[in-house]
Amino acid sequence: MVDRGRKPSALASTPGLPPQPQVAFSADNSRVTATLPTGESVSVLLYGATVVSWKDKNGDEKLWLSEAAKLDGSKPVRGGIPLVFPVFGTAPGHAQTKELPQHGFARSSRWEFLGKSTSESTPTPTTPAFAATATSAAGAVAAAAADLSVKLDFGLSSSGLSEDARAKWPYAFNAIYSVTLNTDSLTTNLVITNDDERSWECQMLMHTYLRVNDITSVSIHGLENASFVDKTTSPISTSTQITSALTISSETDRVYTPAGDDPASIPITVFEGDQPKYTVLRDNLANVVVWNPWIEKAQGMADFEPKDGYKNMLCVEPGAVATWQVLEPGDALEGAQTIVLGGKQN
Ligand code: TA6
Repeated sequence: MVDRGRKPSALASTPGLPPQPQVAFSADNSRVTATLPTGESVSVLLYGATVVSWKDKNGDEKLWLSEAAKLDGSKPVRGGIPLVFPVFGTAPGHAQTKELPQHGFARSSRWEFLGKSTSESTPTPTTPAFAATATSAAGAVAAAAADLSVKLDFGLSSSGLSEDARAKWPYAFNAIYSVTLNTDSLTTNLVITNDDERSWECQMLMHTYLRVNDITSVSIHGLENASFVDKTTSPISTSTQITSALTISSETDRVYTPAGDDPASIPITVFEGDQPKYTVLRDNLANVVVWNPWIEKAQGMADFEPKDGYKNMLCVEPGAVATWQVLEPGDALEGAQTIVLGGKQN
């Protein structure tokens, strides 16, 4: 190709427009990563629309991902935020979902990337808020970025399911999953619609593996006086959380319904020592599953590595799983979580 003289230089970014979020696909098109100008990032596999990484502006990872996690689509990801739909666990007595694998097909289906959008409320260089803060270039980026966020949308419908899944769950549905990265939080939002002429029922849950430094210094607040189903007992039992915070010192696998008239409105805060590390806010997800496999169960999972990784992870899983959500034809079910870094409770 003839190398023309005086080739036009790359288009300069629009003068005055603050740096914008970047969204990029991996070379093999298996994952999409969004990065904010201030350095925060989130990565999502199209397989299961599984968030596999969420980093703060310093590059510190907030999610736990097993070193043996399969990221090639051969099995659900061990870590990050797998999606659970249309069934939580297995439901051998539930006619519509009894044939499905544990936690349903959402986390093991290939989702379609629908696109990205960034926040509109970015303070422009002319707004007083920007001017007041932008006393330096760094201040300008921080001021502009303070409102910046990026949302990634993913879709799955009946036609996107494997033949096996469709044979086992033949209902028409559509799912839109949005992952929104802000400077101090990550929101995941799932909307399920019944596109069938028949009504069906489902459960949904966001199986979040939070990263912690030392599980023995962790306490979970917001579950006081909550009823819970303890799946580690045989037979499974129902109890009430004593008034103090929950600490983890053995295998823990509990389905909580926080106390009060609106269980979904209770913030769940994870402390390490006396410092709040994460606050999980929920929208329309009345239940919170708390899971740590501890030593023996971690040993028994081939894709759980390192084996002492149970010390550095805690699953806090917002969901609608204690009952079945009935969707009539045309109905929609929406649930969301926002994980805020620290103790900030929006
Ligand atoms: O959410 C807790 C739980 O239901 C546990 O009982 C445990 O089975 C965990 O999910 C992991 O399930 P998975 O199918 O990913 O191995």
